[in-house]
Amino acid sequence: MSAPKSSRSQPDLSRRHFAMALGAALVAVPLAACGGDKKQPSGGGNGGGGGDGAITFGFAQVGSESGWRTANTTSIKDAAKKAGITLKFSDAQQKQENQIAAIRSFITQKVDVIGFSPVVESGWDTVLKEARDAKIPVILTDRAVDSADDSLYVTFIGSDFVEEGRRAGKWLVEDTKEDGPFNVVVLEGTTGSAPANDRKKGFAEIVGNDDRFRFIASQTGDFTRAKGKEVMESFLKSHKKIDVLFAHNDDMAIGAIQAIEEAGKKPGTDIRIVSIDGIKEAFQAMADGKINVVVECNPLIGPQVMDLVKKVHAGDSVEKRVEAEEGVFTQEQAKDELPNRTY
Ligand code: GYE
Repeated sequence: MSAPKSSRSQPDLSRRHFAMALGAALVAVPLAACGGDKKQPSGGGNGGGGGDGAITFGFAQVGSESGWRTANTTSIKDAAKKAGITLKFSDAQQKQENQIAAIRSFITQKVDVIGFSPVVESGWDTVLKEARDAKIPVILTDRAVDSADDSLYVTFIGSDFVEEGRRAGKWLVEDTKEDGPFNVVVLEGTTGSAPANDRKKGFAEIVGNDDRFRFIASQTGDFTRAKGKEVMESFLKSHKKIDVLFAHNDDMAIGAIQAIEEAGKKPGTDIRIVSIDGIKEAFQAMADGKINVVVECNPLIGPQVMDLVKKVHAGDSVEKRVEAEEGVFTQEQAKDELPNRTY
């Protein structure tokens, strides 16, 4: 297990940005001085360098549980660098308490803007109120919260997970021309997380209305390959006939493929596999006939996040919800699409 990453591992980067920011400050300071801009929501910028024109963005990431997450982290880090935004990055290792601690530390450090991708949907109101009291605007990225008070964050950017679940379900219903019955098992994402809740809901909306399908087992695999394999092994032990696996992400599907092969069955043939994300390895598995369909979920939202950080910092109005665009890919499309996959 890797230690939590923090911005302290990037001292050179911060220094470079500080130097760049100093140059920009010569221009920015007089403008800011005569503005007396009430819209400026940041807390004065003493800790983060907001006073010198640079923006410090504290970002609390979920963890490094999947290929999707790795691509998302790289996208955020690269985009911050390109935008000249100083990034304080924290990896919560899929634990809500770590994320809350990271957000509190960003508040103490008086960063200009806070971003985080909430591990689970519930339990954020207290820390979000603390950020509001400190006048630090919050941007939610990738995963949503279920707070009744949506003024606790400025905006959300990410995917429509319910729609992803529906897309997965629609493909399955259309692909299965036979009468059935089909026994379906589900590898769920992290319990309580927005993508697990919403993908389950969207998929059930479509597949649950078709009585050819029977849900015989559903359990969390925590979005990881190792857990996906482990849970699939137990599904295979307790159920003789499994026709369909719906995995809430590619990493769990890839783990399950190993379990299926070790059990002497053919993934993609004996068991139809429906997955979500679109990482390169899943495209390879599709090209090899081992996954049947992948619904895309785009992790490369770093540039859009940085645009929002700048706008929010400047006090510009932003949409409450910004959505990423994505598609659905089948085995026939997998070989052609493989070279284009960047994550
Ligand atoms: O699908 C999964 C990751 O929140 C959309 O989290 C993200 C999900 C993604 O661990 O691979």
